[in-house]
Amino acid sequence: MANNITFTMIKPEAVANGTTGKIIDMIIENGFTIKAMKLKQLSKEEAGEFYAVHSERPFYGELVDYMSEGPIVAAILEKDNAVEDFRALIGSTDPAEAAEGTIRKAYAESKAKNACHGSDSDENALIEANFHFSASEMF
Ligand code: IDP
Ligand code: MG
Repeated sequence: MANNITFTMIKPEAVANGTTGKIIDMIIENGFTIKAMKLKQLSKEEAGEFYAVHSERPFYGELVDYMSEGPIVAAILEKDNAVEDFRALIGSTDPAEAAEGTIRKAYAESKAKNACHGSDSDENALIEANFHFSASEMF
C-alpha cells in the first residue's frame, strides 16, 4: 500500500476554531478514504520529534510550541497517488501562495498556522502514520 497512503494532521488552530468537519469533508469529497483517525494532543517532545527535520530552522521553537498548544486530528488517508494528490489538495505552505480550492487557501491563517499537514513522500507517510497509530488503530 506504500504509494496509496498519506498522513495528515488538522492542526491545533483549525481544530480550535471549528473547521475540522469542513476539512474532513474536503478530504472525503476529493476521493480519500479514512484508514485511521483520532483527536490527540502532542507533547512538546512529540511535536519536536515529528518535526525534527526542521530543528535547525529559525521557526522550529515556534512550530513545536504551536503544534503542542492544543489537540490535533491525526489521520491516515488512502487514495491512488495519495501523497502527491493530498499535497495538491492542501496547497502551498504559505496560504498567500495557495491555489483556489485548496484547504490552506480556505482555512490557513498564516504560513505558520496553516491548518493542515500532509506527508511529503511515501517513505515519510509510513513513518508518520506509524508515529501516531498502532496497527490495531488502522483499518
Ligand atoms: P509543509 O507543511 O507545507 O510541508 P514545511 O516546509 O515542511 O511545510 O514546514 C513545516 C511546517 O512548519 C509548516 O507547515 C508551517 O506550519 C511551519 N513553517 C514552515 N515555514 C515557516 C516559516 O517560515 N515561518 C513559520 N512557520 C513555518
Ligand atoms: Mg513538510
